[in-house]
Amino acid sequence: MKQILFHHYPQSPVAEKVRVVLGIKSLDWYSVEIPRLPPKPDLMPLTGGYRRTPVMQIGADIYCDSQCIIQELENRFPVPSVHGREYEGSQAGGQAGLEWGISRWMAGPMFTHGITVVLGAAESLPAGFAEDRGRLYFGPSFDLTQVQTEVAHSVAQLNGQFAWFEETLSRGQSFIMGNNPGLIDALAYHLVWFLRGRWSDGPLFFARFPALCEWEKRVREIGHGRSTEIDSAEALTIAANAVPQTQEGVGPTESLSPADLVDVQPEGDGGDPIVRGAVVVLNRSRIAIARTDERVGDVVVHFPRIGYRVTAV
Ligand SMILES: N[C@@H](CCC(=O)N[C@@H](CS)C(=O)NCC(=O)O)C(=O)O
Repeated sequence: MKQILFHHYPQSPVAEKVRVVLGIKSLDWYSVEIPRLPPKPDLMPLTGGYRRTPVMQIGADIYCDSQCIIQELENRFPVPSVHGREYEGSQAGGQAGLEWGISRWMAGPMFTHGITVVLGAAESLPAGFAEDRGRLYFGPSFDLTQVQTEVAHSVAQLNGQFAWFEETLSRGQSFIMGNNPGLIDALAYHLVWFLRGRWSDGPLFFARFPALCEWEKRVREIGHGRSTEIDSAEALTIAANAVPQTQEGVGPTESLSPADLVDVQPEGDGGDPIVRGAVVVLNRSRIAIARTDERVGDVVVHFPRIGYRVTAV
């Protein structure tokens, strides 16, 4: 049965990261296309204000942020693991912690260099797009001219960092962590996909990395699993007809209790809206909150703990 609803748009690199994971796990999913810019009227009832892309919905349980989505996919569909098939069984996910640590660099500083290059080197951008993404990734004092002066520096940084993958892949292994595709491949691929597709010098830049280009073809061939399009109104109906399935659980070292009211917001100063709700899950990797919306009724909205600020109300 298809149960995954994936809210995204085709051009989103962060969504591409998750689409690759859906491919690695060979999953069936429903694709819900959302707008590239706010307002996102059929997404807000589900997330309570979280506006970033992508979001995953399973009934009335909503998963925000690619980190949380991939972890949830790994929990629900553990085989094949995104942490290397060779670890399944006795030492399942033996490298998972280390890989999530590495992911913070790839989704953080490396992605910011990518955004700098794509925004700073663009000849023209859709109306309102540079303003929105500039505010999101560079804060309230965003200045496109300043970003343009940073392009050469960011290219130099990316050149050195992609060379690390080139060095690894030149040793003959098929994927970055070994012979099976996983999380680190999905992360590296979303950066290559973004830069190759949205930066005019991208193809020339990546031609310097022949082993990386061969690996890129292998990741592309994995595909995205099997998706069926449905519209956002139908996704809202699915949530309205479902009951959240998240089990309550608060870690022993937490200072908050189930049902305490909290605000959740991505770290940094991207101008992201706060999402308010009552604690359902709180532990070292997850914060999930219960909220009610007139269009969908009760939902539980999940965020990663890492990278998100949780504040008691
Ligand atoms: N930490 C988030 C970042 C998501 C993110 O910044 N996504 C971009 C799209 S690639 C975004 O939300 N852009 C603004 C938008 O879609 O409204 C994640 O890993 O999911």
